[in-house]
Amino acid sequence: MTDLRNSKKLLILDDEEEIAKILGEIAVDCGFSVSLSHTAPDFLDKVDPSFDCVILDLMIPGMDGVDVIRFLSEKDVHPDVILISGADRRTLHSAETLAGEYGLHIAAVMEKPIRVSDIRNTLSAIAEKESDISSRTKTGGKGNSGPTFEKEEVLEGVRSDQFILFYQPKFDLKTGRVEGFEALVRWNHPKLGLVFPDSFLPLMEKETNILNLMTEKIIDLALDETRIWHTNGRKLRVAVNVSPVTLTELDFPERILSKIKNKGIPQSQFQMEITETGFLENIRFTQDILTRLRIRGIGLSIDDFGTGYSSLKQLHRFPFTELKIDKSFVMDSPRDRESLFICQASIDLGHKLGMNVVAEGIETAEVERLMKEAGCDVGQGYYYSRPIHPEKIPEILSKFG
Ligand code: G
Ligand code: MN
Repeated sequence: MTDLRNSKKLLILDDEEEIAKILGEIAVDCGFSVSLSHTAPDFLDKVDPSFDCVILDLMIPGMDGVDVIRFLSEKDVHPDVILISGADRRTLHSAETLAGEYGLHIAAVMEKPIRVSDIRNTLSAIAEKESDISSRTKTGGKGNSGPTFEKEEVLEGVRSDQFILFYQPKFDLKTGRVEGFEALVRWNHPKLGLVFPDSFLPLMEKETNILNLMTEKIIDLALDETRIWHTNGRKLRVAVNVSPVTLTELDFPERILSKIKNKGIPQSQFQMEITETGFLENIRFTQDILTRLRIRGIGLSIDDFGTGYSSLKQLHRFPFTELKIDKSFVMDSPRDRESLFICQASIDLGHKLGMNVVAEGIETAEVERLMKEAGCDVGQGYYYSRPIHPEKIPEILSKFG
């Protein structure tokens, strides 16, 4: 017997009464207390913040599921949402993305006919999850909710070396060994503790003198760290994220190369990951700089490939040696066929262009398997390790070799 006082509440909207009833029975089995609706107005009348979960059929007469999604977000109720539909996958995927934009949490998306085992697994997982009040009171979609800063404070932070690097390992998917580390900048703020790039990079990209100064400093830090690995006998690569906004000074390649030389690190062990965040004012200079870096043997990586400005055009234009598939595609690949296809096509494309391909955002063994099967070369993500303080690098190396 389920104790209804503690059970989670589920509301099902499906105009096909038989299906709603069967879904309801499975949900009761999983420990939910269930209400059924067969029309959108009835659903919207019933739904309130006490519901932990809703199952929503996208295709219902009169009002479509997208209308219902919008109403849900306007009513400020934030249950876990399971979308079901007879619509094709890409339409379903579009509805899912939209629901995310409206600030709803999509627990699963299922094409009809639905497998009993799928719905049972999803509902059991939701039933067992700790209630998360914060996720249900949250409004709006993604956003930058971190602290904001004045440029003087950021500049002072850069000058006084408050910007540090964390390192996330990249794994050779064939051997399972660490092939290098991506260096990720963090602001070790004297009052706030660790501050993430989302909170200061947009400002820096407008104040390019600050960004340039910070970039030089973190390249020095990364090279010092790489030298430690090399003196310990490990020829690991280091990858530093560089905004193309800094790639406007024509002497940049010489400055970087002399730093690398001074530290005694082979050029081929140094890599730059480039993400374009906006329109480039002087694309000729960017191309000039990247080409000269490449001629001297520096590795160049196109980051977040497939999103924003990280496009086929940039891939074609610049002499990249590595392609990093954006983590959104990688993370969705087990439950979204289209995302997996995009990963597979990116891997094939990268290989045809003679590049190494990296899947970032690998969080589970299943995603690792899918990426290996698709022929991806390198993996990176929380499944292996989060970005870590440099002190912890020896631990990672002894664990993964
Ligand atoms: O834009 P770029 O690819 O450089 O950003 C890397 C960011 O992705 C880092 O901030 C890092 O913390 C984050 N990241 C790395 N691996 C994972 C992962 O497996 N899952 C998620 N959600 N984020 C990750
Ligand atoms: Mn990166």
